[in-house]
Amino acid sequence: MKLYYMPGACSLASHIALREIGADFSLEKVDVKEQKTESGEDFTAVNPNGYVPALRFDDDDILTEGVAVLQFLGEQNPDAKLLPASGTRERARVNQHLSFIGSELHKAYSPFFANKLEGEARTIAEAKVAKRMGHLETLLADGRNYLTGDQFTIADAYLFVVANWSSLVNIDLDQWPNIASFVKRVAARPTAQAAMKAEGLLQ
Ligand SMILES: N[C@@H](CCC(=O)N[C@@H](CS)C(=O)NCC(=O)O)C(=O)O
Repeated sequence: MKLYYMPGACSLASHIALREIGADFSLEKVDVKEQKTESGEDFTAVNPNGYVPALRFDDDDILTEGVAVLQFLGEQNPDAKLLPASGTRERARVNQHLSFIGSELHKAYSPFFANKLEGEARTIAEAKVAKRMGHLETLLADGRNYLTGDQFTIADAYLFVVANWSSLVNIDLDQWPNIASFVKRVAARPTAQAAMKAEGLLQ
C-alpha cells in the first residue's frame, strides 16, 4: 500500500493508523498546489478531488476520503482494536466521533488555512471552533484517556491531528486542558512519534 500525504495534514491520521496496524506501506508526499507528488506523479490522476489522503493498494485501486481510509484500516485489522465490531453500540459511537470530527471540527478549522482570516470573519470562525472543541472538552472531562474510554481508536487519531492544527492557526489549545492533555497522550504513542518523524514534523 502507498499513502499519499501532506505533512501534518488530515492524512496523518491514516498514517498513524497504518502504523498502529503494523501495515507494510510506503509514503508519497503531495504538493497539492502543484497537484504533483514527490516522485512526479500527476496527483489529479490519483484523486480527481485533489486532496489527501489517498491510499493506493498494490493492485493500483485507490481509496480516498480520510474517514473511509481509517474505517477500512480499522475494519481489516480487528486485532489492533482501532474500531469496535460492526453493529455494536461501541462502533456507532466511534462512527459518531468520526462524523463529528470530519464534518464539524475539521471543516471548522479549514477556513483558517484557506484564507487570511481577520476581524469579524476570524471571530466567527474562532467561535465555531470553540463550540466544537468545547463539546469534546466536556466529553473528556471525566478523565477518560481517549474519546470512547481507554481504548485508542481511529477517531482519536483523527482528533489528534485536527486539534494539533490549533498552534498553526494561532488558536490556544490550552484553553481546553482536557484536549491539550489528550493531544500530548496521543503524541506520546510510538506510532504517532514514528509517523510525525517520517513526515518531517519531528527531529
Ligand atoms: N473530504 C476529504 C477532505 C480532505 C482534506 O481536507 N484534505 C486537505 C488536507 S487536511 C487537503 O488535501 N487540502 C488541499 C486541497 O483541498 O486543495 C477527506 O476527509 O479526506
